[in-house]
Amino acid sequence: MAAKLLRFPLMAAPLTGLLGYAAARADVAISIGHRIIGDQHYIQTEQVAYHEQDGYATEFYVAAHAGAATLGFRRTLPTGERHPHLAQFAGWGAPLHDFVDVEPLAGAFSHTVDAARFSEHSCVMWVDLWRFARVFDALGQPLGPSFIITEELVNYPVEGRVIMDADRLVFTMTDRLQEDNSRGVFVVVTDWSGNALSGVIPIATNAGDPANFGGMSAFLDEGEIVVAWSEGDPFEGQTARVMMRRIHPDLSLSDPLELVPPPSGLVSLKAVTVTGEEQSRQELLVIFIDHPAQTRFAQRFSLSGTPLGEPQPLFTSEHGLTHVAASSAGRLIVLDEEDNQVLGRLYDADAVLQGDPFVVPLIPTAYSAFLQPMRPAAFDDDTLWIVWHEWDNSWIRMHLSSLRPFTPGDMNRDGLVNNFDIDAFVFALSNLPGYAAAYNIPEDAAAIIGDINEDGVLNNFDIDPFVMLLAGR
Ligand SMILES: [Ca+2]
Ligand SMILES: [Ca+2]
Repeated sequence: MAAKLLRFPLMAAPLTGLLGYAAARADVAISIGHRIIGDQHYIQTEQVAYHEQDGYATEFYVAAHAGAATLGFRRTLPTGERHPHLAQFAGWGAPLHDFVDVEPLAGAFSHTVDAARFSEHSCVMWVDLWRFARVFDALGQPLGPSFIITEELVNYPVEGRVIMDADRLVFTMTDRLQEDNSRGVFVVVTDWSGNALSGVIPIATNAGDPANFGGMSAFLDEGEIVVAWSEGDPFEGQTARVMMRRIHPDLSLSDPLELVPPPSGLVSLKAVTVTGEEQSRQELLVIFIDHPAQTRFAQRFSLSGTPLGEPQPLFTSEHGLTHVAASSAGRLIVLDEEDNQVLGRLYDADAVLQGDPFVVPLIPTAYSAFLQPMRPAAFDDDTLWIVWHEWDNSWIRMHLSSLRPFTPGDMNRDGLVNNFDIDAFVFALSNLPGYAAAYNIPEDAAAIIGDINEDGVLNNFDIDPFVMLLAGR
């Protein structure tokens, strides 16, 4: 794996107004490297997304959509107050603006709960006494004031999820009492300004014993929403299982369905995603842990809750901090901390491990690398974003990595390697800066795509391998 450090060049702006901000942040150093996992090539970008010598940040959430990424996090201000903050990044990692204080009037110890992204907008969710949210544009300007999601849930919440589409925000919240007993999983739907489109929708309430955890939601086609959650506390010895319900467009609810019956009696949900683009072909991909064996499984279900195949074991680890994200095509990333490093495992849509587990940082870190027990990974189609951090007692560096698959020799960037790549290859070979500008990618990324013989540079020695690639030899 080769990695170079570069000063990010000014790029043709995919988003209005990017140039000015890119110029303002042109000092941001972005590393770009070539990584091969299994038989797939990736271009990895990496940068320090947040660093303060005397400050601190925690509670990281990453979301991605339409070629850009959003980070929501909690930053400690020089005054000692802790506020939700927002940062946004263009496709190759260029910051779209400096990080912004989501709510300067937030309470001193507000918690950041989640972040979502749709098109060029981001939403950050946090909790003070109430649960709040605010929506921002691509340059970090708020669309309006922050708003209270609901005044009906007043207990101290530590879990929540926000997703957004073209006109809705869907907040999924696990409501807790002070004694840490869950009262249930609830959903509130608002528009982007916070105007209620629903009341508090009770997804799972605790009439009997089980506590409910980890409410997650995703959009289905045709205006529907699916919510999944774990029921029962495996750490309290309760029978625990993974459940789901659908919220129909008229906000009525389907009956609760048991997705994952407990093999050992103890199951907790790690992730749920919707795959397939048309409703008739959509499926749920559920990732869960079987306790106490600590085996991670992936299993598919129809939208009516029917298992589509057996649970596929991913791996078993004693490490408690496992994070999972799944792409809309069903690819999986599983992140763990092992031996003071952040380790990634990539799986294909059949839950088959791709290559070996890999150390996520592109550049070796001076200090140990960590994840946070939040949401450190997100897919945007095939591009994967990961947030992780290095930490010393007095400072923290938050890193943002992206992994973007590519096909060597696909010089015109249409996903295929054929004769239509010849002109672009010659262009890149003879004028790399011109090529990079024309295709709106960093020069180092362009050089990686054209480095057919994989010796770390794009030059005349790549011509014969390129010709052989086209000839299919
Ligand atoms: Ca091509
Ligand atoms: Ca080469």
